[in-house]
Amino acid sequence: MRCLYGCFLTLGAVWLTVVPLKAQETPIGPKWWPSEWGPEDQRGAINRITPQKVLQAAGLIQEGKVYQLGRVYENGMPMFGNRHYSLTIVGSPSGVAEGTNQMVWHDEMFSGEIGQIGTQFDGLGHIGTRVGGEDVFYNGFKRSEFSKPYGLEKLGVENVGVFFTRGVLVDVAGYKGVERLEVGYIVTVADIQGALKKQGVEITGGDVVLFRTGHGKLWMVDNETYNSGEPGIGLEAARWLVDQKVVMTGGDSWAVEAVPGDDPNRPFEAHQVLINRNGIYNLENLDLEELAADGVYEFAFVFAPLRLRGGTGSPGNPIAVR
Ligand code: UVW
Repeated sequence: MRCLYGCFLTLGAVWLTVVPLKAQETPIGPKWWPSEWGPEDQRGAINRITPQKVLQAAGLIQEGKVYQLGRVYENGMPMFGNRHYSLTIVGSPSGVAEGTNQMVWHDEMFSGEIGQIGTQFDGLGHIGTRVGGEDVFYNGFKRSEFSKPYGLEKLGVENVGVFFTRGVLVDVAGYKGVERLEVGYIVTVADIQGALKKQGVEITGGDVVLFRTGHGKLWMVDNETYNSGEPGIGLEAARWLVDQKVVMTGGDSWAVEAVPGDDPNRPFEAHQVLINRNGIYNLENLDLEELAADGVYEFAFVFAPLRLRGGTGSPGNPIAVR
């Protein structure tokens, strides 16, 4: 018995030596709150979009060409897990005016995970981490205190505001000279730096950074492969992007991070690093083909998430303008 007790003590001492106490505070490392923008902040990295940043972005508009980065929302589009999308026209026509002008109109009925299907913006209420018995989100907000049946009472997408900032496209597929990167390919910091050098641009604080992997070519062409996994950033790149003080990551795949990622036993950990720990947003299922074809690597990026009170995310049609 004494030996058993002694052995536990020895094992404990070894564990504490190898993994410092702070790193064990949560399943994803040291605790991440309070946020650098204060203990009540609910907006995270969008705080980096200052009036100066908006003017810098506006200065990038030289030709007046607008690129739509959003996908068409439609039946049969790829979706994660059992999420669903349904749009139906209510009767047809949905109504007829009683006047002699006889106007007719159509309305639609929609159901679906409105913030998490198609081109989707991940807000700060989307991703948390179970720490002991509590689910902890950005800035230490606890799910038990803010999640309510009719919407989140903290970190709802209505708090975010508008992205009008400098956008950078990192065309990793172009840099590697491939049509598309394989499912599971992990984009490294060296890849990002290599692509940026080739493109002649740099990432600066407050930017939105969009990754083109070529995976988007599968959208509505081979949805099975599209959904089977994806190339994307891994933890090394996610942490590097945190250090660059970006506002949002995005890409032509459904999670932007590689699936499977660095460790199949720790799925979607880049989501936790970016959104949960650092308040950096993520924008998924983008169409980046036209931007890449035109060699547009730096542009004004504009996106206004829907102000869905208590929502976790938003659909939409982000744009790049140059
Ligand atoms: C999850 O919600 C797990 O992933 P995503 O943000 O890619 O939809």
